[in-house]
Amino acid sequence: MKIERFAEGISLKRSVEAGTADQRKAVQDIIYDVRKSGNAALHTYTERFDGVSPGELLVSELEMEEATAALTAEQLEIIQEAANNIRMFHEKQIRNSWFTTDDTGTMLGQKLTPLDAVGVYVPGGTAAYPSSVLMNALPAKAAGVERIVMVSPPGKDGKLSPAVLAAAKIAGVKEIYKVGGAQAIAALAYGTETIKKVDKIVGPGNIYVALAKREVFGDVAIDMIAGPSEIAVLADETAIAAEVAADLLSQAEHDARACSVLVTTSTSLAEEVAEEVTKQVALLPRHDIAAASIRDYGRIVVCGNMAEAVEAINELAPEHLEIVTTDALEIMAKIRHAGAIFIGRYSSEPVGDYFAGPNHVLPTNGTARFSSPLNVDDFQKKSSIIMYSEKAFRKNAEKIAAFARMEGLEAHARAIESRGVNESGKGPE
Ligand code: HSO
Ligand code: ZN
Repeated sequence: MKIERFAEGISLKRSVEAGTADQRKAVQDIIYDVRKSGNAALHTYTERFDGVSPGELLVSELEMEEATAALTAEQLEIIQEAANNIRMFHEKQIRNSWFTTDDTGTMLGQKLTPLDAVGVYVPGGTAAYPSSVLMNALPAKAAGVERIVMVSPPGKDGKLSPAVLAAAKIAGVKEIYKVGGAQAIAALAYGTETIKKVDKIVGPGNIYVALAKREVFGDVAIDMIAGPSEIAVLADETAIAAEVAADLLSQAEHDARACSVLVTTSTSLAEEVAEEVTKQVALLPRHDIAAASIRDYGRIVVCGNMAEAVEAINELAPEHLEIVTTDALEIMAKIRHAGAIFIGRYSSEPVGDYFAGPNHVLPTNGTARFSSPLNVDDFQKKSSIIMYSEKAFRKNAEKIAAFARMEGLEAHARAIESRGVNESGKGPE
């Protein structure tokens, strides 16, 4: 890994996958086809892209049972315990509707309603993570969403990953379809004979899924367009190089475009971590991916002091930040931009990926400057409540009508005055 000195304007920002014109066109065609031909299009594209005929799209009870049976009792317990932690954490996020009244008898408020139906996309292949099933479905459950639909592309055997199905079962997801790619996004957004449309689509996917989510946005809501994983470690001389290197590699193994950065005040730590990364990466089963990620996006930045290091991190706005320093809590207070902050040696990033409870769906690509982790609010919407009393109405009618006339909107003014307020603004007593 290259070691560089801190410089003004350091940035992790890489171009978000915009997709090529050809890819966009392909996605638009798929969406058009699914809208026109429904299930038939889903079958055609599944055969073409996944190389299997999915048969029945809906995952059966029997398939769910087989999946659970394919996992050991210990594996199921681990998923269950993680689910419990994630559920408890997200239940803390639940907000209530609120109403206020004043002495005129007016009531104002905010009413919260869960979305009716949410679609969770789960990628196929080695990116079919049961942990992501929990992270996407459990906040929706906590928010009170009644219908949670999961879609995922079938493997060559025509089946979904048993661990993914087991996680879905533990999360209480019952409606699961064997369909992936842009065609699955189209089905969720517009509905087919079998798959009823949803209100919001969440979950990561490849470039076609990302483009399809962008394409259907507006007709349905989407969570975010997630980029490759990122980790920044902010460490001083008290950090242990082998541990820091292992944590950097934990994200590098996700994707050749994942980004791992060490920001440190210690030159000797920088050198040791660089050595450790080289040593450890060679021993990883996903060596090719991790090595490419470290080569292209790995960085070690040495800062003159902690204030500079904090500045570098805020500039990066990383998805994950580990703080491994003395006074880590004080430093945490100074961090303004990071998706999730892991404090101290024992908060290795995978603790959060799987088990602690906070969500692992986090803003990437510098979007932590303005976005938050996936959370219960993403699955609820708000309605404003206005119940004006007669007293408040009479007190304010004249001002409201005058405001309407400032905008040249006479019908607005007259709507107010129709309740017995004449043009001079004086209502009958
Ligand atoms: N670190 C990934 C999530 C994940 N890790 C799933 C393992 N499985 C993005 O936050
Ligand atoms: Zn991870």
